[in-house]
Amino acid sequence: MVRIIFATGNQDKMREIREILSDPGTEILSMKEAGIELDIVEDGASFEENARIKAAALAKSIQEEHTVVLADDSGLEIDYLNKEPGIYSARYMGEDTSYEIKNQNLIHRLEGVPKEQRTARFVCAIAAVFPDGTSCVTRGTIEGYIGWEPAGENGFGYDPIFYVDEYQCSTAQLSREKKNQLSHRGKALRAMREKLAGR
Ligand code: ITT
Repeated sequence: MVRIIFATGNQDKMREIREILSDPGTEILSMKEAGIELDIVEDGASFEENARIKAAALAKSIQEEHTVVLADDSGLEIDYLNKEPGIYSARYMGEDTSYEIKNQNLIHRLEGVPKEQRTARFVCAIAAVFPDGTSCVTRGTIEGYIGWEPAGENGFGYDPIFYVDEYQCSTAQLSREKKNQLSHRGKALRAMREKLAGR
């Protein structure tokens, strides 16, 4: 049995992580479920660095022999806005500002911008720290564009404004299964699962 503790306080991420990684041979716990409370300062310059910072901070407080620590750092890059909000996606306009407001603001900043310049991507870096102290990172992306209005009730965060060409809808309009199949998080987690299996 592999035991994984995820260094995240984001319940929506945690739900997707369970959907993507769930396997009878793997026990997946959030920090909270493991009884650990940590306030981690994410001061890295990239998704990978921030994922490593979160995983390392949690690994420090765990002494269990068979536990792998994982962390997810992710966000939305909008090309027309010089890749904003990027690594500041959670903090964009303040952590306590609703995503309704954040999403409306981003749409407003793209007013009059044609479709070919509205390109964007979600990025996810997953970092692992193994019981022997070694570590690694995987990365996944999904390409899309910012729509003209929010749509859909599934997903979380910026999903209602992020549209995928292939399906002509936002990632908040995709089923959970479809989003996980296509998403940055799905890709990065499946790459990490390969690394775990190879150990
Ligand atoms: P932890 O650091 O505790 O994991 P967080 O929410 O602060 O939680 P991040 O610093 O990685 O996480 O910020 C990621 C933000 O990017 C997240 O809050 C969303 O706003 C956005 N985001 C990431 N993945 C997303 C997805 O699949 N759909 C929509 N928005 C997403």
